[in-house]
Amino acid sequence: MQQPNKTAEWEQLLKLAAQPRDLRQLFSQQPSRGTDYSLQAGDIFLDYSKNLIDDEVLQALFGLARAQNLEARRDAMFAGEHINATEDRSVLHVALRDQSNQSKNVDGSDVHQQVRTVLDQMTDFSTAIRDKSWTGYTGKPIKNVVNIGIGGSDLGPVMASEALKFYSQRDIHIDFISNIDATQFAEVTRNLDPAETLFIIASKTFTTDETMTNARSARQWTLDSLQDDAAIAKHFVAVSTNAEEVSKFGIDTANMFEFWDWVGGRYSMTSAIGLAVMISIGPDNFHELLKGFYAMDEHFRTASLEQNQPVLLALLGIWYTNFNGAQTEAILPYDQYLHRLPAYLQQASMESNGKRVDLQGNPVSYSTAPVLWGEPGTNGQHAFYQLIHQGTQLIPCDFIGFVNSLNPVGEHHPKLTANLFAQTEALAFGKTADEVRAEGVGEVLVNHKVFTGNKPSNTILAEKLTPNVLGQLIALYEHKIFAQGVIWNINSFDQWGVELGKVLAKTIYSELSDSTKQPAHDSSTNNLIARYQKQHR
Ligand code: G6Q
Repeated sequence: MQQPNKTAEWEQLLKLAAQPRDLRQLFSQQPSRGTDYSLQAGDIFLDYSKNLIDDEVLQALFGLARAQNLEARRDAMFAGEHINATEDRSVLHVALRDQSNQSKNVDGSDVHQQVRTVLDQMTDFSTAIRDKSWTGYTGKPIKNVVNIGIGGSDLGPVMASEALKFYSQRDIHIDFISNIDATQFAEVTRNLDPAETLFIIASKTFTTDETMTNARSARQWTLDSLQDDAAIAKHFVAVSTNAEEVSKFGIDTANMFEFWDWVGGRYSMTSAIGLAVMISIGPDNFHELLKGFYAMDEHFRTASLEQNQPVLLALLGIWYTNFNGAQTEAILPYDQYLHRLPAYLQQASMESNGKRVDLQGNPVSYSTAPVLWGEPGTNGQHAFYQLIHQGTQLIPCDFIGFVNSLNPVGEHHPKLTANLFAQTEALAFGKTADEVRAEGVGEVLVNHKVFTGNKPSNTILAEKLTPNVLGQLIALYEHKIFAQGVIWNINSFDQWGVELGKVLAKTIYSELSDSTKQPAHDSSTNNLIARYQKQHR
């Protein structure tokens, strides 16, 4: 394994990037470009024609992927090799949704058997909550399910329960508490009846400060009302790898849903971390979600690099980040149900590939993950699209849409979709000064009204947002991120960068709560601590 910028393909891509490419020209030279540069995989149609690429660029990008052993690394992940080298772990989220029914031995255990057992346990429990046969301590059915978790134990379930709200059982209210800021706890629990509320404490380690602090507050809130420790068993379940800590917290391990250290937090939404989602949409829909993930996993595993959607997205991202100076990437879903998708993918990409050293620990001299951001359309159009169209930065965009709306009302959906298509067209082809003048615009405003165009985008289109399609979409991005990590020769599956702040916060916490302590930090931090100590009541 080598750093990618030592390869001949990298050199070639640098040369190719120095040549200008113009989308107006590329489209007029190749009338079939729109279909030539499109690829269907399962239910997902990817149009990548509005990118600043041609066959030569694509070939060099595929060459780079091969030079970095992408196929072998992909096989190593699926085989359960310890590709998370710094933590000496397998990376097997793909096993969570494997529908092949074969056993898979990893480190001495059949992981498929383990997965099936937990899925059955989740199915039984979700069914009992949904059909009201599981009741709270006072005999009332559960009306509210609150997932307490953070990061990978929050963002996936939040995103998916919002994305699939259409399929939810409406008499069960699903909510989430992640922030250590008690405001979220107070606002979420404000109108809930503890006798009708179930808390899912979702934490792989069961030691995360935010989650355990919120979990303790939830226990107190429950006990304040129900007045009996025995109530905890009916109102708390845990999703964790750490049975010992679960039990210490007071949750019966019979009410614990297990997952394993080969599931990374940000890749865990198809593990028991998805319990809140299963309760919301039901086991059948959850299984459909898993099937969608599996379909894309199989596509990624078996398709040639040239016909492989995740690989294409990965390479296009690398083309812009490493050869065209892009520092960010926008995810623009044209579906309100996907409003948390950008936040979810932000963690998936930035925590995975925001790395400054390679697998061998050597500093890299090329960019890794770009800043990922986004908002649903059309709202974003009235906010930040100005900068994408006429600003000074190159921002590759992924537009995501559906041919059919789950809520077809009047003309809303064709209008929404027209906006999506129009934005990709406007970004790609812009409006020249002559075109602006031809509209009768006075010379003084011509430059203001010019759209330079040549702004790249992908369009990802499916017929309808179903659980299965959501699974395909998320797996598409998971594998895009994996492929980029391989090409950058970094470990996409650790996250050491989150540690330092946690450690410092412990020290500062002890200082904030004890004004007799003399903080010994820098003058800025000392000053901030002193101010807090003085003003806090
Ligand atoms: C994800 C990260 C991180 C993690 C949270 C919660 O890949 O590891 O976001 O999910 O810190 O951790 P716990 O599930 O252990 O509470």
